[in-house]
Amino acid sequence: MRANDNMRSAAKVLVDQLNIHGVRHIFCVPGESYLAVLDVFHDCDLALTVCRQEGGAAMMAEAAGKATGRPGICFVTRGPGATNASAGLHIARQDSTPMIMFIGQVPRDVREREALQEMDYRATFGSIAKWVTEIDDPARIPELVSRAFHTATSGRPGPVVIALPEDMQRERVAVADAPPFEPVETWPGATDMVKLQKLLWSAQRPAVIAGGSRWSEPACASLARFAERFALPVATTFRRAHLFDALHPCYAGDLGLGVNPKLLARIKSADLVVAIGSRLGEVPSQGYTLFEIPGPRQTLVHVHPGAEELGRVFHPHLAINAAPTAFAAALEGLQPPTAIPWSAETKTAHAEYLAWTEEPTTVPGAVNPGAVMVWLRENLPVDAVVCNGAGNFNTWLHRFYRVRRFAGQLGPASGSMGYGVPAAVGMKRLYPERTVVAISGDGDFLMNGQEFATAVQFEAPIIVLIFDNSLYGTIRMHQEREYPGRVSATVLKNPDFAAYARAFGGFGVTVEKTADFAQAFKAAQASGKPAIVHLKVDPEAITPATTLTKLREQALAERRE
Ligand SMILES: Cc1ncc(C[n+]2csc(CCOP(=O)(O)OP(=O)(O)O)c2C)c(N)n1
Ligand SMILES: [Mg+2]
Repeated sequence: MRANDNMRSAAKVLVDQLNIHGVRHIFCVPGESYLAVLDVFHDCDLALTVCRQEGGAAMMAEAAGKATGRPGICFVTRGPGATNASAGLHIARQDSTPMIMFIGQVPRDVREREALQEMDYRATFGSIAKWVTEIDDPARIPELVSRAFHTATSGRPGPVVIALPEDMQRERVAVADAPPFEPVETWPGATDMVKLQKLLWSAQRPAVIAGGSRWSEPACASLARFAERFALPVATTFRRAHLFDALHPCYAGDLGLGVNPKLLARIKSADLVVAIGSRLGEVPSQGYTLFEIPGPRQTLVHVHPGAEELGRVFHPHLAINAAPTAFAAALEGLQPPTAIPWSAETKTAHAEYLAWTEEPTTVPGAVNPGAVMVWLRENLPVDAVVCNGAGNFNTWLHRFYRVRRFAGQLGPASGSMGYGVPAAVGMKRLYPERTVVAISGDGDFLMNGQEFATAVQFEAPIIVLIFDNSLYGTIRMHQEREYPGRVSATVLKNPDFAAYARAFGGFGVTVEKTADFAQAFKAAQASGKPAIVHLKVDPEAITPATTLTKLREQALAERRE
């Protein structure tokens, strides 16, 4: 009899499948609903990160999926565990990230009675996850787990949810393992590439936009070679700056929030736009203003791994159903025209990017977040990973920090607060040798600040920068624009974040002026512990370009007109 034919518990079969599919890291919060699986973890060498809240665990798994292109894995308990985790699932959905979440479920014999913490996961997560299932028959674990890996990674990637009834996990079964999965590649057709070549040969002002998921380091290198050979300007979409080296002579900047007006004008006036991997969602399309709907004025080549995304909002001139990895490899076969009419424009585009990001703007207060980002870009190693959440503090990150490598910056394109700290913990667990920095706001940090304890427990010395303006600043900014002077629910009274770090067993330091930042950061690094650098930012410094008072005065003046 082969080993595969031996009786194993369902829990063991499940964990064996994870090993077979190449899983090395699991992020979890335990629950009595999956004790049998926890018991199998006891005897295997998977790196298990025990978190403090399921939202944190799910975001760590999502970050792992983003950085590796293979499903990040989390385990949570039923009911409240699952609903807590939904914050991370939603990021995976919007950001097209492969991820699998396992949930312990009530025993099969009490289902449908609304037993303790019982939920219908298909109904609850049906519109967030790509696929939701519940495994009743342990003999089908290899099949269904294999399907989960394929579903999470194929086409447009996304999250898969698998519920595991508690009693099912303990059942013993003789079943063969699945073969190891490999993500299914989606290649462009030869005709697609010929059409693209023709479009490029007849273009005068082309531009490339890179975004979305299903990229890799080699794919980014192929894109860079293509850009070089064709002298094409390349922009990245919101929170996807890691797809193109910011110092590459073809880099034109980031199509996010607070975008360089010159880049916007460039994309608007382009005659050909090749958008690779991005859904061209609300933020990169600048509130759906960059391209007309349904038929853009620019000749649009839209390359996306999900066939359902092509023509969904923008009708492309040429739709190519391909994954960025395969498409980037196919780009190597295209030949540039002998004379490239736009090469001088590309130099200008890069010069405009550098000019827009070179010097931090002046802002009120003694700490200038722009100067902090400039210091980081000059001092962090090129392979550092910077993780961020949502809030106006990021406008300085996206503008002044320069991402050089794939997975060098991970953020929620979905705009979810609370992502930076758990993503940083996840990255430090995956890549202990890399410098990992979390960029947080005061509001943003406390959405998942509890995962700082996870960093301490697992000796994962991340460095968290908290830009503390005592505000839910982004919302206050919108408030001053829409309802000037009527402050409602946007003021925060904050703890001493440096003391918070120390209370958790980490290193904490407070920075009150820009000039003290470098020393504080170095002290945080030298401590060897997870660290918080608490930066006191003037609430008036609401973006690199304006102040709260200016916004209010502008809005009031418009009302008087
Ligand atoms: C989970 C979640 N809740 C609420 C929001 C809405 N929201 C967006 S930014 C923001 C304020 C962020 O505050 P902070 O982290 O302090 O950053 P700041 O804007 O002050 O720099 C809020 C409440 C969100 N994006 N995500
Ligand atoms: Mg704030």
